[in-house]
Amino acid sequence: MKQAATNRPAESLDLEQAALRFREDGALFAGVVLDAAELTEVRRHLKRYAEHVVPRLPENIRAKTVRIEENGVSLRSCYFMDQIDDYFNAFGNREDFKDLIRAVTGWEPELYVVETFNKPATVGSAASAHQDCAFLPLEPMDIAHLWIAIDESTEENGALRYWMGSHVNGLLPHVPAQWGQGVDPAYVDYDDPRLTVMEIPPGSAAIHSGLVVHDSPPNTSGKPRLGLLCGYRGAHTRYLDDGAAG
Ligand SMILES: O=C(O)CCC(=O)C(=O)O
Repeated sequence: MKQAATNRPAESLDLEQAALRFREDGALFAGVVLDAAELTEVRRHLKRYAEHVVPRLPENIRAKTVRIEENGVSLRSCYFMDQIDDYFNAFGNREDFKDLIRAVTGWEPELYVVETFNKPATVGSAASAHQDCAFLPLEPMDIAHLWIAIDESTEENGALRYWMGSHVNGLLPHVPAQWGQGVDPAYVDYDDPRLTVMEIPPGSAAIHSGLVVHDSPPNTSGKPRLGLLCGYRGAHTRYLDDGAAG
């Protein structure tokens, strides 16, 4: 696999450039979205969620919204935290986040999920190459994720990797993978020079399109790589499965 460019913090984001990158690459480094005090506060709530909310979830909700690593104890992911916890609902609905998504995508965002990818030290498992649109049947396929680094995210501890520009090929076939579904391996080229490792300092974020192919390797390092993502769909989109209005 080719080592591609890494990204460093920007003082302020040029929104026109960011929108261009979103259109052309399908993913971009978005710079700082949480200051030091906000980061401390989010970490406090993530700890509260893991220690006090998760253990008290009814079993049927827990089964649908919590994934544990193969060691049987470490949290891998918590899904739909926005539907379970007021703090994370308000977090995902922050106006500054929505302003950013609106400016970068050109559409009106509606929060559809807040979730963690905990990627704990030494045991954090990989995320297979996938497109987020494969998991949310929408028309049109206008989805964007704001992926916020809570810990420093580096190539060493399993940072996100994007096949830049892959969003233009539309939705690729997905097949069963370790955790659900992944792009059919016949469509995934790990020698593709567009494959970009997105290193992100704590409090900074990446934004990606629901159609860009991305993955993240296992975390075999001694450092955790906790990411918190807010997923948005266009307010103009409609769910395909039940015909519900968007
Ligand atoms: O955090 C990761 O490793 C995967 C995140 C992801 O797949 C996403 O934000 O869509």
